[in-house]
Amino acid sequence: MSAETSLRRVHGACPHDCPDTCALVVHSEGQRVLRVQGRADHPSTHGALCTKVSRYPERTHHPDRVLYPLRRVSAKTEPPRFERVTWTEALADIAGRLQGIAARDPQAIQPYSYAGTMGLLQGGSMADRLWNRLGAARLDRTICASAGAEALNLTYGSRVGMHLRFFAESRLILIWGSNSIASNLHFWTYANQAKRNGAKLICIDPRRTETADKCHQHLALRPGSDGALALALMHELIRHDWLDHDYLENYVTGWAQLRERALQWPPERVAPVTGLKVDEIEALARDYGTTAPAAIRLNYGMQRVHGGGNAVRLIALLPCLVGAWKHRAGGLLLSSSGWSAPFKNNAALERPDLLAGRQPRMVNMSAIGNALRDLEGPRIEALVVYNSNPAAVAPENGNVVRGLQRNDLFTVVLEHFMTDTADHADYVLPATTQMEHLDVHTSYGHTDVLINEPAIPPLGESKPNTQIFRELAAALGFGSEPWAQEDDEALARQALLGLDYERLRREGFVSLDLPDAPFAHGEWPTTDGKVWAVHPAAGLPDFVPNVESPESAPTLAARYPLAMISPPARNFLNSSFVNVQSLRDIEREPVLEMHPQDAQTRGLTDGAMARVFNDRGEQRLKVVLNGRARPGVVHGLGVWWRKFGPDGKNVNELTHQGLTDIGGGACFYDCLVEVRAA
Ligand SMILES: Nc1nc2c(c(=O)[nH]1)N[C@H]1C(S)=C(S)[C@@H](COP(=O)(O)OP(=O)(O)OC[C@H]3O[C@@H](n4cnc5c(=O)[nH]c(N)nc54)[C@H](O)[C@@H]3O)O[C@H]1N2
Ligand SMILES: Nc1nc2c(c(=O)[nH]1)N[C@H]1C(S)=C(S)[C@@H](COP(=O)(O)OP(=O)(O)OC[C@H]3O[C@@H](n4cnc5c(=O)[nH]c(N)nc54)[C@H](O)[C@@H]3O)O[C@H]1N2
Ligand code: SF4
Ligand SMILES: [Mo]
Repeated sequence: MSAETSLRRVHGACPHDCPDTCALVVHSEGQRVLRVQGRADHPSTHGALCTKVSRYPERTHHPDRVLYPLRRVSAKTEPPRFERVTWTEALADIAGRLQGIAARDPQAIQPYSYAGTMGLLQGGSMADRLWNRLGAARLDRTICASAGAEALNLTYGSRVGMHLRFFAESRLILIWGSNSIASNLHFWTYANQAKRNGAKLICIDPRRTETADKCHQHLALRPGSDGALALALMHELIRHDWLDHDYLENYVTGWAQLRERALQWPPERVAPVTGLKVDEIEALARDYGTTAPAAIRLNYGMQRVHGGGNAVRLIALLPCLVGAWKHRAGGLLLSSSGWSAPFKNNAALERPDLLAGRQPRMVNMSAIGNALRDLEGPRIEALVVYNSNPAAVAPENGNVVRGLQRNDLFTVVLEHFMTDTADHADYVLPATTQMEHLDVHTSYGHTDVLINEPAIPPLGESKPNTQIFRELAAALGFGSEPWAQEDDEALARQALLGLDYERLRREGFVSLDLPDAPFAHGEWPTTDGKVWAVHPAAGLPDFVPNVESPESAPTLAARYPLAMISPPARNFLNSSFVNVQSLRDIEREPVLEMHPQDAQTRGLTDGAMARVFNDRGEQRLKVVLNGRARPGVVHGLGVWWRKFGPDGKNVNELTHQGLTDIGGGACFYDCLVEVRAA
């Protein structure tokens, strides 16, 4: 093949857990990715990618890529040492170990995966088929969004809301618990357009983020107080009669009870709870009650606290009070995943029928540390990790590491890199990246479906997750069963119902055909077509404070007076990209942002090394006084790999494994600490 003919350009999709799900154009030559660009003709991508994914060639061709199967040769508590083995050897040994365990109890085999890739193929499919066939333990995938997602289900009947593009036409946008510029860049483009057209932008976030810097107003509330703020806003909307009575009467179930509850939360009561001033709350209510169309971009940052589910339910009701849903540029967007849900053919991809009536136990991934240490539930004997890095990202990860250090735990990790988790594996299996495999993607930020074509062949001996699980299934003796024989092309063709796969292949993305203002006349996906202020089983939402707060735990709060949140560093994506040098150079080192007053009373100056601690552990971080923290709140930006931290730890050493009120989610931002000079 001449150099010219080996130049390729394919349609791609960004695989990351990001609401933007960008459409990519990937340029490659032979085995090398040359350039990754945003598609100019995809509406929300608009030709632009974030800094992280623009560096994809650097990540793909990183000298540290795991390119061959590796077998551990050191004890679990010793520094990790591995030797290269063949695929045949690795798969035969892994299958033998798993078979031995499955013969006693397949539920002692625990798969652990999350959103390293969001692809319908590489994110599950063949893996789910294998686990179902084996009867392995199931995983409750709660680490990110389950409180908010379940809250939307309880309120709207599904994860639906207004469409991304119409934010550009809003007159008022509340950016609530979202650092959009860092983690939802393509929403920000629309918000910025609205701003240029004269809209007012208000950011509701404890941290003065780069997004807050660009809004007209920033309300730095205390972490976990959003539900109280929503109730006070309702109180004011009622008091001033800034209500759309028609919408409330016709399209909301339980308005009378909600009204009664809201009237118990005047701004005077809510001000000390939120740390906001009474007049700030009143002014916000005035803006929201008197500006149309008003839109809320809610995001998952505000639901990583114990009361996160109730808070989302309350905020999700606000647009009904003012009838914002009547405009296409009004309403709320937290997740759009419910729009594509009916098109996803989970039954074909995951084959729950292979369970044959069994109901294996379910382990909550947000409490994996306790589960691995046998502090909860039956013993996990084997752990198979893919698309996730729990040793870094799971709460209270000191416990995860101690669990992974069990010499009697058999751990297999499918990875691109030697992450904190892979360091503890018995086997590390080389997985392909998005540049090297086929996949199909839906989005939780927009409503397009995308295809990802491989741009280059698999590097080294790496294989797609699907292929690894297909071969593992064969090694386990399932090779003659039809479910284990379908290749990726066959899986991709089955992934979506009612969408033309050939067209998707040709065009790279297909937009779902949906009404502009879907809820202008009710028609919610609930059983009665109305929004549920009162849910038949869950009742009326209420303000639920943080478990680690002066309200809930005064003694603890006296010992650990600072609330710590740990939102992502802009140039990392959870723990992905931390090992990409050019991106780590921008973030430099793990930091703790503090308010100057909090630093001063502890004798800390800008740049000092601090010891951040609570009963769960301690971590060393460099203090940064950059004006982003409010008094009483500190920010440990994440999610660094533990091994890049100054003391081999990261912020999740301090977070806890308690769960949210709804959805059993993780409570990363519900965490009290104290800080001292190191
Ligand atoms: N650059 C970058 N982009 C990302 C990610 C990343 O790691 N890096 N992660 C991706 C993933 S997995 C997800 S789920 C999304 C997450 O993106 P978001 O849903 O936006 O969530 P977070 O980034 O966790 O938090 C957003 C903001 O919420 C604020 N916050 C924290 N606690 C509270 C609170 O109690 N109330 C309120 N009102 N605000 C609070 C934080 O300070 C932060 O600025 O982003 C995705 N995009
Ligand atoms: N303190 C704190 N902790 C947090 C958060 C926070 O805000 N603060 N955010 C939380 C959130 S929102 C989330 S979603 C979780 C995310 O946690 P994870 O889902 O674990 O996400 P990542 O850390 O990005 O790790 C994904 C891993 O999958 C690998 N990977 C990617 N693609 C593939 C593939 O095709 N095959 C295989 N085998 N591997 C692949 C990547 O190399 C990477 O190591 O972290 C949570 N942890
Ligand atoms: S991480 Fe988000 S913003 Fe960046 S390319 Fe992927 S989808 Fe787009
Ligand atoms: Mo997430």
